[in-house]
Amino acid sequence: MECCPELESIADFYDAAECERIYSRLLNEQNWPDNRYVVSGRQFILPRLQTWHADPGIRYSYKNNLLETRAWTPLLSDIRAKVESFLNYSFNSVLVNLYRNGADYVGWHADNERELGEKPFIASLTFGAERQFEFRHKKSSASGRISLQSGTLLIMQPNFQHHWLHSVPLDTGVTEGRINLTFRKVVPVDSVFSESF
Ligand SMILES: [Mn+2]
Repeated sequence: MECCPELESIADFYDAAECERIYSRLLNEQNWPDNRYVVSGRQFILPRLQTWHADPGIRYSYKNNLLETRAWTPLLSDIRAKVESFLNYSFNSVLVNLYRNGADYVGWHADNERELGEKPFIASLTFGAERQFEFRHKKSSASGRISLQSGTLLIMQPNFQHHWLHSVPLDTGVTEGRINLTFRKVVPVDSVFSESF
């Protein structure tokens, strides 16, 4: 399988020592919420833990308002600054995912919530255990996979969400945790909603 042109992965964006320090701080300082959510009166269990952080005034429904919006921590701010300076792009939010081991996963989806605008540019950083990132084209049979190692920055170009689905599948051989930060730019909700209704 080969990479698609709308993805770019940059290894060693953080070196091994930095990755270890960042992973352990995130693991211990994120105050991870419970992963059991109630939607329309029914409970479901998310197969990973998540937190959501955004600039003041940024709201994001993220599939039925599952997540409270938190402020940026000093560590997340530092990481954002490094990513922004490298990409020469500004993000106003980050979704933090903890895959506690290979039993945690995310199924096929695109990061295409309305609040992200038509063609979202997303930067994704991996710390901790190596996991597979799989993608498959929405219309053709094309598919592929990238192995994401600790310290890798994965850039999803704006068209990626439009053309492809992605997932991080179960991987029962993985016993360690992986923390993934996906930086996003959320369009203010009011302007989005006034467009669509
Ligand atoms: Mn995603």
